[in-house]
Amino acid sequence: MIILAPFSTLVPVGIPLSGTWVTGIGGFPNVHRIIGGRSCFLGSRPYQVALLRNGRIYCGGSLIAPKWVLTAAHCGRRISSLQVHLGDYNLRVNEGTEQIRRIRNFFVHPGYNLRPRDNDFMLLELDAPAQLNNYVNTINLTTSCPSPGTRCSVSGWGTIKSPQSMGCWDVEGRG
Ligand SMILES: [Ca+2]
Repeated sequence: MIILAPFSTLVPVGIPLSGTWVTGIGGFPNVHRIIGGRSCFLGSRPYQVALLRNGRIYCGGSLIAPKWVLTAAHCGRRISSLQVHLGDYNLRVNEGTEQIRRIRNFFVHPGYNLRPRDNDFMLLELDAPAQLNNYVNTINLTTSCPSPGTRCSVSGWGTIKSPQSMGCWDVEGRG
């Protein structure tokens, strides 16, 4: 089982900033939450995407191609009302690095089911491609899950203490 935080992306530690792995995305609101961690450095997670509704964080995702975001299937309600924030850090401050997109189309994993949330994946097609730079970049998909005990890094926006700035956590993957 992979531990995920709400609104987060989980990757093995020690990857280049451009990224080589994505092992999971999205949240499990009633299963495991990760609290604590530290503030990420601005620009250290250029693949991290924030999905906002009415200006508030709703879900996270990972930019896997200039027009494609991987997120959780359970984030698929009222897709048309979501804003996709790329290159964001503090959701209430304009850092000048943000690129905002809308969702043109979405594709839920055909094997997704709500309980026990198998295949909780969804692809979002953006209305315009991201402009890749130091703050917005893609991460490659992995071909396998990390082995148990692998140290992983989680990033995203939580809801405790500092909900508006991107946080980073180190966790140990479980099989
Ligand atoms: Ca911002």
